[in-house]
Amino acid sequence: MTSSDPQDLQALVDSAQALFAQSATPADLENAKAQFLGKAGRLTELMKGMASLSVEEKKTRGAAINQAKQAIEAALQTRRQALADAELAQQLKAESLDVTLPGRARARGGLHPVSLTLGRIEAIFGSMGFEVAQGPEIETDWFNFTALNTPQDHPARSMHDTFYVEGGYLLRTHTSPMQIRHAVQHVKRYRAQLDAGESMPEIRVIAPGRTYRVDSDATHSPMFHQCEGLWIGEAVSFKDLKVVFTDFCRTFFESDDLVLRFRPSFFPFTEPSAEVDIQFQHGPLAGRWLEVAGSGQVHPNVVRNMGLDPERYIGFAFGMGPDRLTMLRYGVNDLRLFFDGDMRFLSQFQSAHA
Ligand code: 2U9
Repeated sequence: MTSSDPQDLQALVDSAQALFAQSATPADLENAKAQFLGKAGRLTELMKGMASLSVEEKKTRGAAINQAKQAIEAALQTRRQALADAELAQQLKAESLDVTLPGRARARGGLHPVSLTLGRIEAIFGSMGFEVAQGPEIETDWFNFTALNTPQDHPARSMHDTFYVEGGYLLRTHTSPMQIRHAVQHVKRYRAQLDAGESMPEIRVIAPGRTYRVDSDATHSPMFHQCEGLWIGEAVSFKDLKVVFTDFCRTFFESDDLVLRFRPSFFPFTEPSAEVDIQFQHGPLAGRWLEVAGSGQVHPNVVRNMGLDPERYIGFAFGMGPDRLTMLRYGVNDLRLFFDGDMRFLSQFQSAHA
C-alpha cells in the first residue's frame, strides 16, 4: 500500500483512534497525539510527501489528508473529554459525603456533682439576700487564724493539720478568711457613716470554695470544699441562724419536714457554738442524726477584728462541707470518688441539675 492510497489514510485514522483509546492518562494521550499530529507526526510526513504531486493531485490529496486530520483531532478531543470525565468521577467518588448520615455525636460535658452542690447553695442563700465572697486560697496567718480568735498554740495551726508554703503563707484551712476580708472591706466602705454613729447595711455573705488540710481517708481529702456563712447586724440573733439554716437544709434536701438539732460545741471564732445535725423523717436515712455543719454567734474578738464595736454589732456564722452535703444528697459513700476523675462515676451526674 503506497502512502498516497486513500485506504492508508483510513488505516492511519484507525491506528490513531486505537492508540488514543489505550491512552490511560492525559500524558499518554499527549504522547499518542504527537505520533500523528506533532511536527514529526505521521500526518505531517504525509503533508510533506505532497510536494512532488501535481496541482490537481495536491487538491485531492490535501483534502483527503485534511479529512483524516480532522477525524484524528475529533478522536483526540473525545478521548480527552473521556479522561477528564473519568478524573472528575473519580474525584467526586473520593470526596463524596453522604449528607443523610446522622451527625457525629460529641460527648456532652456536665458539671461535677460538687459544683452542682455549690451552685445550689449559692442559689438558695442568694434567694435569702446573701452575697457570695471570693478570695485567695493561699492565705496569711492573720486572716486564716489570728483574726478568727485562734490562739497561737491552737493545734489547728500545727504542721500536721495545715499546709504551710514559702514566705510564711499557708493554704487556707477553711473559707473563714474570705469572710473576714469581705467584712473588713464592707466596714471600710461604711467607715464614715459608722464614725458618725450611723448604721451600716448588714453583712450577709457566704464564702464557698476549696480548702486544704493535712488529712486523707474515706471521709477526708487534702483538698476539700467548705462553704461558710456570716450575718452581722445590730440585732441578728441565734434565732435568725436557726431559721436561716433550717430553711436552707429543707430546700437543699427537698424535704419540708426535715428536723434540725443544734448541739452545744466549741469553736474559737464563735461563742456560743453549736454543731448542726439534720434528721430526715422519710427515706433510707430516716431517723438518723447526721452532722452537716458547725455554727455559732460570732465571737466579740472576731467582730472587733472586722473593725466593728462588738457592743453594737452582733451576728452568727456557720460552716458546712459541700462535699459532705453532696455525699448525703446523692448517697455517695467515699469522698475520694469526687476527686479520682473516674468518668464512670462522674457521668452519672451528667443530667443532674443544681
Ligand atoms: C467569721 C466568723 C465566724 C464559721 C464557722 C464553723 C462553725 C464550722 C466547719 C465544720 C466542718 C466547716 O463542715 S466543715 O468543713 N466549720 O464548724 N465555721 S462557725 O465561723 C466564722 C467564719 C468567719 C468572720
